[in-house]
Amino acid sequence: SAQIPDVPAPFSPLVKLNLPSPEEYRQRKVALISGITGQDGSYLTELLLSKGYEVHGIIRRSSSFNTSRLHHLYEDQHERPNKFKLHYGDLSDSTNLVYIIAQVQPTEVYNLGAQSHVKVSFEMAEYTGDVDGLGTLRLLDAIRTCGLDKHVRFYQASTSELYGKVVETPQSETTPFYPRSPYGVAKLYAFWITVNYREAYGMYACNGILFNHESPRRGRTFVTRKISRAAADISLGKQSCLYLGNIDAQRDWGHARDYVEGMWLMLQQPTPEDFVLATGETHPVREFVEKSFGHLGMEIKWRGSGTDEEGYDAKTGKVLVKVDTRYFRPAEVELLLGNPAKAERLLGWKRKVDFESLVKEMVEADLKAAASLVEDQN
Ligand code: NDP
Ligand code: GDR
Repeated sequence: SAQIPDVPAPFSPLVKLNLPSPEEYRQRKVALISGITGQDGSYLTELLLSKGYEVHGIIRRSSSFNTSRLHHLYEDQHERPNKFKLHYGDLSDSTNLVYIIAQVQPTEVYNLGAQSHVKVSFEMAEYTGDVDGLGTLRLLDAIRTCGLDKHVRFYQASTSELYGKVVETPQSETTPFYPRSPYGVAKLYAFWITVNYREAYGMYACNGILFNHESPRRGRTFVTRKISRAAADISLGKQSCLYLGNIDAQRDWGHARDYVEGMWLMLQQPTPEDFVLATGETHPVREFVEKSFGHLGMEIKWRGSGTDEEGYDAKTGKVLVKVDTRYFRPAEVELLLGNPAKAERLLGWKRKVDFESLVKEMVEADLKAAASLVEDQN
């Protein structure tokens, strides 16, 4: 009669790759990045390619173009073939993740993929929980399924949104969590499942608890980029006024390029630990607006959305910014201020770009892009 083949014992890998020891295995430098098409994914890819890594990324199939942030790197590939590859996949698809891990056999996995918009997470709570929470579990389990749990180093994109409601400031690795959105709650699951797999299976798995970080590549619906684009467009007469939500919220804003360096450093330590990356300064949204428009010589008139006043007055250089309650969140994170002391001490990490330089870089990049668009249209 037919024999049923041996099934692996519980908690042992299903796929048996023929692997060298973890030390030998890690001499190859092969990174796999979920969320490679996002802001951080693009900066991290640049960093890792510059360090000689082979970089693989997971991209979602989309009917519109979603790889614009990687375009310049793809073009470079003519000079460095086989160093950069994209794979179709999704954090909601376990089979696909196992397949990609088995195929790529990465030495480092950076889990940056997420539905990352806090306000959207209130509208798509279940989806956000699935991708941001369970998606992390799926990726960790794909690594284990392939028998790579002792070979791969894993980075989880955790967030200052875990702190949510203010319990203490500045917030550090020991501050209790109190998330205030479906996004924050999903990321809480991801944080703890990462810690759990480190403790249960001895995986090298770390959480980077990153405070807000921005850049000219920031998604256009996040507040900093919405503001820098509006400043550029209003100064060129392409937009008349700006509508915002809670302008009193305070954030600890750094530059994404500095933060991806911290992610990489977390995976180069002798033992896996969780780290906060932050600037140690906080600023209200209102100040980001004033600095951005101020950089282009404009002043702000703050109004509620009911006013009939006109937007930009070229004679006085005053711009109308209206508060629109449509952008308010059902529960808000009022104040974020991080303490990066542990990362500074153990990783030797320090942010390089300050608040003023960040605002300036974002506004100038948007002005340049908007001006060249106007030129193209003329
Ligand atoms: P972005 O929103 O710019 O990028 C998110 C990435 O995730 C995109 O590549 C997106 O793909 C991808 N993605 C979305 N859904 C899925 C899915 N179902 N399966 C696979 N990939 C998916 O985020 P950032 O680059 O700003 O942030 C990177 C990570 O860091 C995120 O996890 C975010 O939550 C976290 N984080 C960000 C902070 C910040 O201030 N930027 C601070 C702390 C944490 P597509 O392009 O197709 O949409
Ligand atoms: P955040 O970033 O929620 O901190 O999450 P976002 O830029 O969306 O909001 C920052 C603060 O600005 C207030 N705000 C507005 N926000 C948006 N998007 N649009 C507006 O018009 C507006 N007006 C005021 C918000 O209420 C909020 O207080 C980001 C994301 O990158 C997360 O993925 C990441 O985990 C955290 O940063 C750290």
